[in-house]
Amino acid sequence: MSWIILAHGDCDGICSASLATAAKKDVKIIFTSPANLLFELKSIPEGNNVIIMDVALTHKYKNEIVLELKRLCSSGEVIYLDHHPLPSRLSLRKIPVKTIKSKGACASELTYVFFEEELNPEMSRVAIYGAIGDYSDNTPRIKELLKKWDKRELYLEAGILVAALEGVKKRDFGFKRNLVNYLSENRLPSSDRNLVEIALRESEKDEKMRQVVKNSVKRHGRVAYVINIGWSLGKAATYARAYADALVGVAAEEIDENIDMSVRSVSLNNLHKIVSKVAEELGGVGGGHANAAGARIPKGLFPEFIRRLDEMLLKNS
Ligand SMILES: [Mn+2]
Repeated sequence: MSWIILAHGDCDGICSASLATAAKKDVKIIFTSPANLLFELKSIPEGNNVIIMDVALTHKYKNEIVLELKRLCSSGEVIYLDHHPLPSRLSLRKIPVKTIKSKGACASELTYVFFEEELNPEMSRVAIYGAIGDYSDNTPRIKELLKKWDKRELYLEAGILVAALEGVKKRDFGFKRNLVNYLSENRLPSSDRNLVEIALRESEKDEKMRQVVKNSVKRHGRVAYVINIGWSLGKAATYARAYADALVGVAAEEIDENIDMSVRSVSLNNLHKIVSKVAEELGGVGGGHANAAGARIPKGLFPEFIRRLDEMLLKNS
């Protein structure tokens, strides 16, 4: 029976999808995001097996998502491998979805562990690339897997992968699908000259764009922000925070009728909750991790988002 893979399009999501592809072979890969997950689930007909990897469940759609998972579970197998905090008051225990959790482990590590018996042990390095990509290479299992490799080689490979993925368009799903198939055969990122070329160009761009962020960053209270600068939102948010010496950095870009954002901090433990709350107040969605979150809100509400985010950070401090 074939499988439908729903995965996030970043390094961790791609490595997770590669591991699941290596395990299941006959797969169809769909890249998605927390904001689009419900829509994707609704479009899957009954009778399919589904694996969801590295896609957070949003607070806003949690009940509808659970209904969709129940529908798909009734006629096929559903596996959910993710490391984002679950929305409050949501338990997946009542529905027959297969899940695992392990503290600090990224989706690639969870996927490797879940499919371990079906995988060539050398695929462990794909799990390690994903872990490095998500800053999650410090877990007991990844450290143990790293002992079988010379870690310097793997950091080079992961670096190429991360830079190349930042360098292609977020929605270049054809490129990402090819990359998943390539990695599922355990082939090296450095052996693909095109990937290396994109990664090198991205490194050159990083060096320039850090200056652009430095010169255009604005600050409102505890929040530093940049908008529409044409660079990786995650990196732009990180450097906006660093250069403005703010508590939180935000990088935003307008896409159609919405604004997509990355939000970064280093010393908080609830950034995902704050971002999700503010985004929902403004008719959007948001979520993520304790110090790295994302959101999508309607166009035009960005100044209000920044204002409310600052207010909420003050309340929570
Ligand atoms: Mn992840």
